[in-house]
Amino acid sequence: MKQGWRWYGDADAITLREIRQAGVTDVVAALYERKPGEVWPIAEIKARQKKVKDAGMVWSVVESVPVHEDIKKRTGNYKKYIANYKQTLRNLAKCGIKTVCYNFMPVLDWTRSNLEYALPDGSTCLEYNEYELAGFDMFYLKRPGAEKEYDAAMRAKAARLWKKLPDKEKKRVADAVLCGLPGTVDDLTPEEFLAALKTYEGIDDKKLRRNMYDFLNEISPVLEETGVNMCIHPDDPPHPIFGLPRILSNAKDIAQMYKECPSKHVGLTLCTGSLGGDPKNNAVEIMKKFGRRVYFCHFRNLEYTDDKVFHESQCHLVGNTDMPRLFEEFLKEEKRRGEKIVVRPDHGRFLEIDKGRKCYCGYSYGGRLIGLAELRGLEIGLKYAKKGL
Ligand code: DNO
Repeated sequence: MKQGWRWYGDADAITLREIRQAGVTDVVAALYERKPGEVWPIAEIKARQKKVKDAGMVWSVVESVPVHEDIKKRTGNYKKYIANYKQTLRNLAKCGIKTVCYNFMPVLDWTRSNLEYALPDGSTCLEYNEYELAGFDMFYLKRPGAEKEYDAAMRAKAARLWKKLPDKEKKRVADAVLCGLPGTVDDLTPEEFLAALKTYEGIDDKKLRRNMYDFLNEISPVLEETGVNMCIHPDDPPHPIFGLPRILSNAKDIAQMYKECPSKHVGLTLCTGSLGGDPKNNAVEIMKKFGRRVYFCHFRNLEYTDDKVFHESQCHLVGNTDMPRLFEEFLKEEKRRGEKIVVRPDHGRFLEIDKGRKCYCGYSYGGRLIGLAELRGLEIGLKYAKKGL
């Protein structure tokens, strides 16, 4: 693997020097100042690239070039935004950056209910509790029609839980959903969120899929011309939320995207944590089956405390993804391709070592440092044990 690390630019509490000292060769970054739909100017790409280069690494993966909501809905200025997206891809390619991660989740990017779930050792990590989400949806946001989307058991449990949840905790869930996480483009008020959801009325699963495939097929000639690989990030969590469709959640969705979008440059970010949010997903099988078009990986693990509640693992190698088996498949694919793939240790616990620093949620130094070291150890161990890899 090529050791990757997500860097949020100058606003990031973690410095490039620290990243380099973690053993990283490949930085994963974006032009965060640019809003969805804007063209990324070559001069700005080059300036960021130079910073990374001066620190002894290479900016090789973009995460993300965000897809404007108009493109997802095919409304408003979507044609202009697609043209701009193509231009950004051309500009990135001119600078030699050819791996682009993005997602096609409507309104929200990834979603969690608790950004500071306490583990027994006093460290914290991110948690997703579907009951809290449903409680927030039905009783705080009061989204019209929300009850219809939950089954009786979920409704009852969410109602019980919400009733006894202290106001402070209710706010914690609301903040986590509306403004908690890096990657999310704008912080939203409940009213703004409801209004954004409303703009998706009439866009069902089928329509959103069509819009995504059309977008990808429209940019495919640019991918062919420049060699840029587009790597979609799986939905996180991998199922519809707040009445919004989610269309890249499992093996079936990946198969359909590959079929509808024949360019080999339309590929996947293999994110084990996102896929792991559905216990039925099997990341090893997904790598085996779809690995030829995997161009970037996020590796981490989850632990479940209930079938609808999970948090991030203590160890990147242990949890509901069989990381050693997955890594074996990953190494086979690298060997087949004759090329290394960038992996970033995705998220990490917040440890004592980072106390006092304003790290982005999930993107602490210590937690990811351990994650990367674990992955490195796994790679060396597997290569040692299986000489062929
Ligand atoms: C979360 C991230 C996501 C990801 C985007 C890609 O930690 O993996 O925010 O960057 O979904 O567009």
